[in-house]
Amino acid sequence: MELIFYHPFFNSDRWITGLQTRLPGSQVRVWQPGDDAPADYALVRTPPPEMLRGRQGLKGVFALGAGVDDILDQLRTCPDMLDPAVPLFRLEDTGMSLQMQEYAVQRVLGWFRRFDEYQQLQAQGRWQPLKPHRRESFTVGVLGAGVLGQAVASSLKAWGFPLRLWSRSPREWAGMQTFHGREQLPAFLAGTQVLINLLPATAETEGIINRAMLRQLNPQAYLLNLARGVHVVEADLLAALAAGELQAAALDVFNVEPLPEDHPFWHHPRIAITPHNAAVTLPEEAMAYIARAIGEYEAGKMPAGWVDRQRGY
Ligand code: NDP
Ligand code: OXD
Repeated sequence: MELIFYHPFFNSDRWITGLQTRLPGSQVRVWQPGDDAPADYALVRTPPPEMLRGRQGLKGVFALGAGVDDILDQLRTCPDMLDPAVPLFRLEDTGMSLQMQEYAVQRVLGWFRRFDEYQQLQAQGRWQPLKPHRRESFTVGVLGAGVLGQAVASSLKAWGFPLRLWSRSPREWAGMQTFHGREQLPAFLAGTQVLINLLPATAETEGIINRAMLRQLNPQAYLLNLARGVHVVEADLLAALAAGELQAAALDVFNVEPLPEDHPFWHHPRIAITPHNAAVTLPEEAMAYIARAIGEYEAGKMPAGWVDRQRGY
């Protein structure tokens, strides 16, 4: 079995050794421009179209991340890059849920206990107890009730915050209010104190976090964007902070990455930034999944992680 591998910055040696060990008899090679020899599977992050286009023998493509917007964006400009009959798979969890939970719990508790505000008071040398937030009205709403959204919401259960989730199709989760579709979005937003974004980037979700949405949250709400930069209209976020509609934001992803040096987010006192590493791809977990999925696919079973290209995630 032949596998081709392409990632703009991963250490390919580790992946080649790890995959060949997990898939005995397989040959894994790093794809180089000009390599058009047959391959059974391709493992990719933002692949150059010529890596996949017309590839003989290709049975499946594995995205080396949870989001596939990079690949689907390329497919929109290069529709012949990948035969529609070749399935595309993505990483489901593979250790990302726990990372997202760590991030979200830390942020939500920090905002709930007003630690950011105390840090600012300390910088001013001020001893000033602030009015505590009320737990029962500190409602956390998660946009996206998928693998990561659901995991994040579950991790916040222990702290007793009211929890709600918004998805495309109807879903039920014990102990959480659930909403779906555009028609239920206003009800989801009304009363939400902390908005956490874990949606995939699709034509339907791009720009969804805009001024109109932020205005529907509780006054002085908080925003945590863990999904994609394109979800947020950045000028609207700045305007909502300036108008006091939003108390603070923590952002892991941006319209342009790396965040440009002169971007106003860098020095905003109420914006916290991380460099798109809320949940990174863990090689061992990802390789274990890919090896298992290839085994299942070869045995005639459709593995988990299949991407519906029409739906966009
Ligand atoms: P899933 O596909 O498991 O979940 C997506 C969720 O979003 C589903 O609940 C889905 O609804 C919902 N959804 C999709 N479109 C809409 C819509 N138009 N309206 C309402 N709900 C919608 O994805 P994951 O949880 O695995 O990952 C989510 C995203 O997180 C990834 O796409 C990626 O962009 C981002 N990510 C970011 C990382 C980082 O480091 N910052 C790391 C990993 C992922 P339904 O349940 O009805 O299908
Ligand atoms: C992913 C990411 O989608 O790292 O996996 O953003």
